[in-house]
Amino acid sequence: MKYYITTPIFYPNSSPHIGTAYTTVAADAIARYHRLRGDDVYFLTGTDENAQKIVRTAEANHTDPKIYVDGVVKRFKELWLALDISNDDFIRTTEERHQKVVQQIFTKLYEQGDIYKSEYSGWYCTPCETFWMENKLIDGKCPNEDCGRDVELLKEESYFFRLSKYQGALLKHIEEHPDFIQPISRRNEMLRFIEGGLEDLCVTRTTFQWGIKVPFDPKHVVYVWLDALINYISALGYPDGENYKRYWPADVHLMGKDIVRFHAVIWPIILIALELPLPKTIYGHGWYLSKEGGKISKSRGNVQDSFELIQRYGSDAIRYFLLREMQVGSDGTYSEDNVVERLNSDLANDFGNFVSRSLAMVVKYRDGIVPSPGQDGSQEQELKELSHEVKINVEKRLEACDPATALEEIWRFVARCNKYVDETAPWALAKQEEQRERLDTVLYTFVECIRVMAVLTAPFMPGLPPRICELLSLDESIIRWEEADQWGILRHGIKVKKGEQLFPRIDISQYTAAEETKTVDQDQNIDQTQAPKETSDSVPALEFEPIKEEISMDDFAKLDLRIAKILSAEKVEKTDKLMKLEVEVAGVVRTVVSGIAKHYVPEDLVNQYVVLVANLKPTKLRGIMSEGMILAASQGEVLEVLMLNKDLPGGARVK
Ligand code: ME8
Repeated sequence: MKYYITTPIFYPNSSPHIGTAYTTVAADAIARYHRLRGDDVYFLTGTDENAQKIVRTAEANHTDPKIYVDGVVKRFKELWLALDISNDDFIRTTEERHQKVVQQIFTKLYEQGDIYKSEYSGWYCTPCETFWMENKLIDGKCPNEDCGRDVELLKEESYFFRLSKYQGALLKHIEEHPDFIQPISRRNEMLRFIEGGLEDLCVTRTTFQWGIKVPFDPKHVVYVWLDALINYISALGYPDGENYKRYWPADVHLMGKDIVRFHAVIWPIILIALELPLPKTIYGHGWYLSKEGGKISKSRGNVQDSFELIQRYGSDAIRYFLLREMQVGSDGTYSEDNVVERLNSDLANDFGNFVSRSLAMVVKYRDGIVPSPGQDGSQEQELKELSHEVKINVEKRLEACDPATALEEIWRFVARCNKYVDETAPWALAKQEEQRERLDTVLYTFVECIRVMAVLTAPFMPGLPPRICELLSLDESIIRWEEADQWGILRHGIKVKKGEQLFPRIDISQYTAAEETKTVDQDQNIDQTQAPKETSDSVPALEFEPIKEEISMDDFAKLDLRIAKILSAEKVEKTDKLMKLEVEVAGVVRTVVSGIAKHYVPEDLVNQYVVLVANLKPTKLRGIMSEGMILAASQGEVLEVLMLNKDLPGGARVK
């Protein structure tokens, strides 16, 4: 069976964050599950680069849009690698293979009369890349949930796409295909929206040139959403490519609820107009919100560096958290405390403990050699039946794009395994020679339970199977989905190791969220908690922090700013942001930890003269006492340390 799954293509106007990562991790778990079942899977992700907000962000960073997106796309690819994302392709909408398909489709729609030329007069929200009619605005601002930002008045010659012509056909399709828009709450929302009446959509812009040109009228660039949606077929080589013939239509387009409307209206109408098959399911999941409420997003200033989180807790734990915490149809709450809580309870206590306890007993009572089991008792029967039930439920839940409940099911089995240890009390059996065979059965069952757990969790935590196989001295051929609920698969006589804890417990006090926020604020000289709620991550004019409250000269005089000479610089291990500097100030050497490591290589800092806040109370950052803070300016992705020429000695006062 072929299986084609996609994520949205993300705007590379800022680095990916944990919210963005959710969709990709969820799509990855579903793709991995289908591969394990033996399906012929195609998993696509990518970046949506032809947006006006990209132009604006690049301008704000004094760079060319292409250079800008190349840098951010690299971060996306690195994050997907760090999270073990198994995508088969990564499409960028600046690639020729995509652009030529968009031009071809635009021309076809024009030639068949579905696109026509007129004039657009209305509003545009650049952060959402959405056209709005005046009557839809709320208090003159963008009406999108979680936006509410300023809109701009547009009056320009444009091409329009006849959505209205296809309203009836679209409604009919949705009504006849209950699975087309999922979950059901989003389906109902969309039905109401479409029944309210579709207006023709403006599909070109003339006020900037970044984007895909209309081939027969090149002063127009194609509207970013029309362009972006086509990625799902351009990546497959539409119209003649082998992949297109093999994989289209998509089985699932997975996305956040914010963009279901574009996928449930514009995309199917493009396909209907082209007489192409429609995707089977458009699934809109909820959002990750911060503890304080509000979507996790760059513009709200509530994102944490995903690379640092992965380094700290491991890709599997982050994946587990993301997949487990967001319940189907609802939003999830992200906080580092929640990550640690899940890691300690579900992964360290429940899963990891069972594996280490049970293997330790095989080592202790049978020198690590898995014994041949005797007759099964009722407890073993119960475990087998449960594994069968759980496997079926996991399959159903993953087919329904609901990884959280799938994991809940698996943890029912994990909990039963832990109970089995307590019930069978192997330590007591080991004391009675006549219970030798019973102990053999229990120990064998332990190892089978570990195998079952490894298979069931493999789609969610792909780093686990190799580690578990290593403990069992087996290769990964034992990770076979169809055998997850079959017993007696493992050969007796194999030698197991106790190994290290799969998920060591984390002491949260080591990494409190407060300290983490402080790290970012101090190092980058940005008070993120002060970031205005409604700023855009893309529109520079709105992105500047507000000027802070007035202070007196006396207040300012309290700051002791000094020139400091950097003597040495090195990256702090296990972070990708922090740099440890030794600086000389007035003849004294100090250590300063600074969040500049993504922007400088250590060699470029040595012998530079920088400005140090010399009387800042020392604070510990990642275990290193930092005695002061160096000044840097930053905007968007760009950060520059304030450096002086060398006429002034280290120690000179900056006033
Ligand atoms: O909309 N929680 O790109 P985008 C969960 N380029 N998911 C989140 C999230 C959060 N806090 N924040 C972001 C676009 N997402 C268009 C898509 S597709 C043809 C074009 C995820 O960079 C979620 O999947 O704004 C959401 O729909 C998507 O990122 C928006 O990504």
